[in-house]
Amino acid sequence: MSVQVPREAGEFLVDTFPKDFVWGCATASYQIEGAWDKDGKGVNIWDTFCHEGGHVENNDTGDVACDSYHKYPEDVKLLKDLGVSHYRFSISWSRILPNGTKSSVNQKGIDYYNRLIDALLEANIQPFVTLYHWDLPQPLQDLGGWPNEALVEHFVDYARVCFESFGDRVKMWLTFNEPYVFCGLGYEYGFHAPGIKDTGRSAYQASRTVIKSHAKTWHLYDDEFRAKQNGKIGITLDSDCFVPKDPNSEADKEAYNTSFEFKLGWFANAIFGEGNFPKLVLDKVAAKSKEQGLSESRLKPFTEEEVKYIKGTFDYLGLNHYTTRLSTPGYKGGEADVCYLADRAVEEETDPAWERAGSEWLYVVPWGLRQLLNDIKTRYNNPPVFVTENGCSDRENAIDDVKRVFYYQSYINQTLKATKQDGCNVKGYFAWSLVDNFEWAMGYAERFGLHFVDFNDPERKRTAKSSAKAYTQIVKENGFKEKPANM
Ligand code: GBH
Repeated sequence: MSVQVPREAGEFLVDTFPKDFVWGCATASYQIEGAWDKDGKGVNIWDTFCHEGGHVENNDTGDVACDSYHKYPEDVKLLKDLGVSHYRFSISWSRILPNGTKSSVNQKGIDYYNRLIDALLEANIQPFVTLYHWDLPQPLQDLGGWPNEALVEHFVDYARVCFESFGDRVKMWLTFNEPYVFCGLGYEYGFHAPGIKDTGRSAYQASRTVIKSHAKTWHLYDDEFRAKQNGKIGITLDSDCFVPKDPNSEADKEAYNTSFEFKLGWFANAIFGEGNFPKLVLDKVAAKSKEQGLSESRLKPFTEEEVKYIKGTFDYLGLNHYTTRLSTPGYKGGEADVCYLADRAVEEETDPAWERAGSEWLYVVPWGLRQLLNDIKTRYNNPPVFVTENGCSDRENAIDDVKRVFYYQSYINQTLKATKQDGCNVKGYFAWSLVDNFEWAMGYAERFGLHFVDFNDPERKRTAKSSAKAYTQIVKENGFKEKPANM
């Protein structure tokens, strides 16, 4: 079991991060680019999902978004003003390969990312590139999407085009962003594109394809590109922090472990741990499947050969973290339900004392990030970790966003404690997000930006919020040279 950190912020730590610590901001293609049908781009599942209507608050779409396809020089300027060393953005697969496969390469799409990368380097900002942040080419969804293992080859083909086109200048890669979310919300619950509700099956199947795609892409980079391009490649996984609801209850401690393995462990155990899905997850899904009269488990383990191929396929872990939950045994649904939540059988609760942000799910619990970093250190042998997303939302359109200022100061301070006091191998931190953007099913109603974007203005004017100033200060000091006045 890992170190249990205090369930409170504790005394503010005045100290700085290691010298080579990386500071950045993050975005994703569909959330900011717009230009959904410009210059030969193909249609992806988020285009389809939004255009269908009925899935997104206010029926908002990413058709224009922040118009970063045209306004990227302004984004680069904002990054420069923040003083960050890195920018995490994602590539839109359909811009590069309009029908999803290597049979169609769209030079104009490649040109766009060349312009962006060159502008970043010109400003002395390093690109940190996510290959897949949820915008699957529609023709590949028409083949069945991620539950179809044929997508492994298509993903690797796409990755190869990206390494060949951009790898001379991009040295930091991520294969996937948050497979837990796009497998679960996309194929189990249907809240996200492609909107499929096939509980207890498709998300598990999708997770196998994604892990295999990741591993094969890592090997491709390692075998054919690393020597000449000299970059690194990992994956970004998301996780809440989980703790036992009652720290003295054995049942709650077990529930915490179950929460962990069904969330971060689902994807991390194969790549960063033992090479397969966590035994606990495999056992629970197999037992339920048997109870349900099925001849096979709904979650098929990887074979021994696959395990060898997958295990250790990382240079670092990207971690997206926002919030915390208290785990206790239970499942509120029906006896016969076939679904992830019934397989897991843990209730994940919140504390009424926790502050809330502008998203239903987002409770502000700064110590949770320190706890989670400690869990990762213990469970996966202290891998290099980049916090590739952390941030908070509001629905108030505030420019003087005092709550977000507090969120960043306190979460970064807990990251500092994990790094300096607990020995967690944290290499960098990225704020989500550079600009307000298309917040998936919440459309433009929830804002996560350090910069306000006026979505009623055709120019999509960007304005720095107070949080941008606070973040600039932290980046400049590489931590905290003194305790912020408001803390
Ligand atoms: C990240 O997901 C994403 O990588 C990023 O694109 C996104 O903009 C950012 O966080 C902020 O959300 O109410 O059941 O629909 C973080 C994980 C996944 C947490 C979706 C909230 C909504 C659950 N998020 N989830 S539900």
